[in-house]
Amino acid sequence: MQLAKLCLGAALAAVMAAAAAQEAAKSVQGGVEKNYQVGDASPVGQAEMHHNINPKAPPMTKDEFEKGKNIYFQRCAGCHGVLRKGATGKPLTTDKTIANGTEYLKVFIKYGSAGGMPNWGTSGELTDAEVDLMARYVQQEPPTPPEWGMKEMMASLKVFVPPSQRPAKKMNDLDLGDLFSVTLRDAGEIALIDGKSKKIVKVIKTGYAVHISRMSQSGRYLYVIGRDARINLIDLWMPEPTNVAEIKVGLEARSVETSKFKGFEDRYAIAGTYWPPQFVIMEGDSLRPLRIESTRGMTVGTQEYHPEPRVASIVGSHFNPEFIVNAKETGKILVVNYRDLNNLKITAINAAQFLHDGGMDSTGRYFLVAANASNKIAVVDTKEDRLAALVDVGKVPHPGRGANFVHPKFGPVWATSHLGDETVSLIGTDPKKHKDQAWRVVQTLKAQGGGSLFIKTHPKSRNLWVDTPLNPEAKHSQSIAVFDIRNLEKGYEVLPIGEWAGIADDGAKRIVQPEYNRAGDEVWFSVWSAKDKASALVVVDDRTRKLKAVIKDPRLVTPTGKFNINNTRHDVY
Ligand code: DHE
Repeated sequence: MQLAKLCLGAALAAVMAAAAAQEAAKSVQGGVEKNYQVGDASPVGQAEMHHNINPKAPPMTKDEFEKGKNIYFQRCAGCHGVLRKGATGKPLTTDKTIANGTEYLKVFIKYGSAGGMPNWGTSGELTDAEVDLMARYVQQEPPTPPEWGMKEMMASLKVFVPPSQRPAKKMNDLDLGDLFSVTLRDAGEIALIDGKSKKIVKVIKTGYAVHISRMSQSGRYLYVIGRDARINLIDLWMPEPTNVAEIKVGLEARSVETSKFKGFEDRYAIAGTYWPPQFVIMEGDSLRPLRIESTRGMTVGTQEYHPEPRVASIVGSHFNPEFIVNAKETGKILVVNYRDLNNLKITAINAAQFLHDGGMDSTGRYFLVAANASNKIAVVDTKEDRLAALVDVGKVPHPGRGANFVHPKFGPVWATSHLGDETVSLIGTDPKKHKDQAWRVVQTLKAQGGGSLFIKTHPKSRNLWVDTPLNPEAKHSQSIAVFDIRNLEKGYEVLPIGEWAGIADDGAKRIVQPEYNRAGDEVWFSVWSAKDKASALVVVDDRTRKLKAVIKDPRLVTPTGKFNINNTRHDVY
């Protein structure tokens, strides 16, 4: 490799010397041609050039490359991935970006796109020179992303209102238990909506491509995490809900959670990152980072080393002072005991690869999590800290937090739908009174089609709702299937939620993530269209299954996840 670099360096030097001579000749004829060819002398005189292995990439100085790298990891990695392989944002690998070329990329970066790409130039976030720099940066081979440790986290920590200056009791008359935190994905905001009035109480700025909200056990603090790994701590007791602290815990993330065990309520928060592959335990009321642990390690089964096990879902145990941290690529479930952070006890449970999302069973003792690319559900006994079962289900299970109900024949079950097929798997969850049904699929239902992301019910409901937002057929992605729990054999009914939203434009109107209100008599659906199209929230009466309300507001940009404060706090689903 070293020899190759030397040859390349020598070749580059020769080309630059020839170009410099040519330049000199040209400048004698006056009117130096400003558009540099690859390998020309640095655009800023003697600055040192960045050496990129792909000669087709446009020239950059070392300083420019460093600046581009910082902007990329601060602003772009959350959506495009730290290695530019793509996530919610498109892949930015050089086979694509060099083919697009600088001018095309500049337009894209400056004006953004309906698909969720922010308009970095016209919004003033980036200057024209920075837009040009980023257009050339993404045509270079991606560097190994930087680690993100205590120094970087502390440098990003902002405590806007110190805990000592916060109210000792709730200072507003909001009905917090029935507030919804709604992800406005491509706006990088959340909307807090009152469950009764359906009015937007406040829109709060968060991280880019904001992802999920989670509640502290006391019901006071709302934690919101963006894909850019920025966490916002929102105090719901202030005169109005206020962003009291924020921190960036890495370059890319999806999950945040807080300590729920008796005596530790609100004490700690935890966040897991896709990059670097690690998790960090923080002070619950200030986000001050306390302990960082890497997830790098050996994969279940082959025991091969994996350099980048991304942290997927995290849940707080009710049975022990523990967090259940799911490492996607190694298939390891790490039970992290936070009783003594200086002598941290971690139980590493072998599960299955590509752990993703999951939720508690109705007792709150068992955590069921999708190992989605393994087509399995792992069941963790959070009381005994051991794997209770690995259950084979349909193709690419994607439960969100899943749905718990009492099956007329098989007793308590937890349900997941699937991205890869139209089935819904019902898993028995009562090893005491329904021993034969425990930890196996007791029934498989057929819903509308594949492309399901979320399934939901409520202890007071007879309905089981199954979305299909990623199904290629609009009639499935713009509607919802609903089963009657008391008569599953009857099959599902389809409700045209997208139509009920009454939006005239040609937006995608994907119906995503049913979420109940506290009373369990309403179900809220997101009608998710691109950033430049109208979106909405549709509220359905759970008993009659009839349209109850449509929430429309220009501020509701790309609404996706909705988190009812009471149900999220108490794991009601
Ligand atoms: Fe999510 C939960 C990861 C794309 C909406 N998503 C989760 C969780 C993970 C995850 C690990 C569980 C968090 C937890 O419980 O701690 N999501 C990812 C991805 O890696 C993926 C596939 C691609 C990406 O680039 O992010 C992805 N997710 C999406 C979307 O495109 C969705 C549909 C819209 C959006 O807002 O981005 C989306 N994810 C959600 C929602 C939840 C979620 C609404 C929480 C569900 C719940 O009820 O708790």
